[in-house]
Amino acid sequence: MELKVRKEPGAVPHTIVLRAPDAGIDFAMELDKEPKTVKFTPTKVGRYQFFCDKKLPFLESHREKGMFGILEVVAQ
Ligand SMILES: [Cu+2]
Repeated sequence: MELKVRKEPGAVPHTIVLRAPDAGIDFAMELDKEPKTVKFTPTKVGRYQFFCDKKLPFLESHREKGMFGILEVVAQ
């Protein structure tokens, strides 16, 4: 399947990361305001969390600030 991902315009960098190699889903990329495409072939039904892995020293990570979501694979 394909996901189109982008971030809101602005100087703050963001990423999207999903590490579930057992389920055929394993990607990490910098986001841009122009959409990028992520391609993968899920092999397992389930709920997988994706998140932004940016973090500045002494501050909450972006993930802790709520930059995460769930990709739900319902059928192959
Ligand atoms: Cu972020």
